[in-house]
Amino acid sequence: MKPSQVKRIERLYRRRIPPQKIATPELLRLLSHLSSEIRRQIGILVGRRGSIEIVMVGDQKGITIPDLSRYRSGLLRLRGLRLIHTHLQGEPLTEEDLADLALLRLDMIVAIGLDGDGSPGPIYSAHLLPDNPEEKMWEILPPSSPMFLDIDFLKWIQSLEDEFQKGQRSVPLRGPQEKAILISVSRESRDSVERSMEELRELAESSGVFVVDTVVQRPQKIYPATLMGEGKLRDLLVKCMQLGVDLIIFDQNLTPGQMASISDFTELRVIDRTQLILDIFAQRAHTLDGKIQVELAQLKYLLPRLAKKTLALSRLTGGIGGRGPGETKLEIDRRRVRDRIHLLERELKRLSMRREQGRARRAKTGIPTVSIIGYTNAGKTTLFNLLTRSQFQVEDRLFSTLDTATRRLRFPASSPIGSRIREVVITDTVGFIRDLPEDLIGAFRPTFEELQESDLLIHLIDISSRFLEEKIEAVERTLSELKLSGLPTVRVFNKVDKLNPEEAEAICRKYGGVAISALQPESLHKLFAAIEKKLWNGMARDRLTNGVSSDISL
Ligand SMILES: Nc1nc2c(ncn2[C@@H]2O[C@H](COP(=O)(O)OP(=O)(O)OP(=O)(O)O)[C@@H](O)[C@H]2O)c(=O)[nH]1
Ligand SMILES: [Mg+2]
Repeated sequence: MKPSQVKRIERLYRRRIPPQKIATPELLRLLSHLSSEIRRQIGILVGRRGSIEIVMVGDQKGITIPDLSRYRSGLLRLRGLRLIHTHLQGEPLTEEDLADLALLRLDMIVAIGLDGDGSPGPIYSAHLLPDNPEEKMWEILPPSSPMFLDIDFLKWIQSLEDEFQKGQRSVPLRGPQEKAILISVSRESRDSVERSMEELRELAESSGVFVVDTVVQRPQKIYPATLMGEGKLRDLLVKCMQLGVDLIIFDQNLTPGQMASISDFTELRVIDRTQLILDIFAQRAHTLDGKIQVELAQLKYLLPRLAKKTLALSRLTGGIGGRGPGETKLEIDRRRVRDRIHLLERELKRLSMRREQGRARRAKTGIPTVSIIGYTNAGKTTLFNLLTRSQFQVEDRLFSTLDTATRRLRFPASSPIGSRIREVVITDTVGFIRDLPEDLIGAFRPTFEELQESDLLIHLIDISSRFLEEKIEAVERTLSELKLSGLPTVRVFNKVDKLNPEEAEAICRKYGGVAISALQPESLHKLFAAIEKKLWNGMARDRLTNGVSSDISL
């Protein structure tokens, strides 16, 4: 470019467009001539008041738009900037143009097609559309539509914004809920994706999120940086704007890099399954132990992400994903996070020592411990309450229990030698879930380790669950990861009241176990019988072997 051309381009900054106009014919001519002289695209970004904010010179095919974050006008609003640029071959709007329109949330995009002698030919334009029944994302206006230069731009853009807001408000919320769109990008089978999404929805609802929409993608290839390609991200962003959602929740666990890229690209808040679970835990932890464990898990999750400190992270600090005991601390730097982790670990150790003493005391009394474990929402707390006449919170949501509770239970024994009252200590535990986040397992390890001292595990299973087998497997896998699979265990199928007796019986036979309903006390006799058999038959043998001679084989 010659210096004189550069000067003429720079002089564009001094121009103003009357606020009611999209552009003036004179400006369109000027852009066209300059552009055809230098054989490159020229673009201007125009503010609502008609000022030219940024002038860009591209190449023959396109223009790179600089970072516009300082022009942000609220996450779900239009940016307040329109792009007017030239197309050297007179070509219509391209896919990239439309991607820019959406990803940058431009007020409007205009392309001036040059004709042979460098004067403005057809004018192409498009704008985003508010929520609409046809689910269209944008409107492409007819080329050179006569309304183009005549409409009152200010009035028009105001009414477009109003329409957007109307659409965003059309999803009613109960109280201070957050709205979110759930996304899965995966190459797994349709069936397993669906199952996983159903659980993600339950998790989201459990954490108090209102799920506005779900998006499932099973692409040919997974993009390593952002999981989905630019086109799909663009569609997603438009959907978010139309529905007034600034939070997206991925069913897949994202790497720190992916999370940062997606969030930078879309300017949306992005969280993944692990974070969602951590958030639920943060909301529910009540005891000191629980709070420390959750904060520890959050900090461990955060640590590798601190290196990628971008917008993504500062956006993490409010609302979902940034809630809980660690909330105020999420912005401290890595060193301080590490210090805090050490401190919390020490604190946990101290608490666990104290519990150890309690356990030792109990062990001395010789009362056996029975722990109820199982997938979240299986009915563990309901059963615990029934057995121990307690009143712990029971809810139809995932992870309602986070703190273990322990109570003595007088056991209605009916031994062959005559009726004797026996006692056991019963423990209610935090539920398991498929792919339990590693940081969470790590943080809750002391709690789980206590289970090692159980004399018996009751593996409680919701017999009415559609995904029974997967849930059994998930629990048993976690047990083995926690080195708990060696313990005596009984499978107990709960919620049998929801099935007909034949079905229930078939399941019990197939998987081996007894069926009960924690809502029907009279159904528990089978459970008692199973506990008796496992506990006292076994214990009697132990005592004999230990007490008499270790080499007696029975
Ligand atoms: N129909 C039926 N519902 C049950 C039964 N047992 C529990 N529920 C219901 O299942 C839901 C979950 O019960 P909880 O006892 O909170 O389950 P949990 O296993 O402790 O769940 P987390 O603590 O979240 O892991 C509640 O809505 C209970 O009312 C049962 O035997 N039959
Ligand atoms: Mg519970």
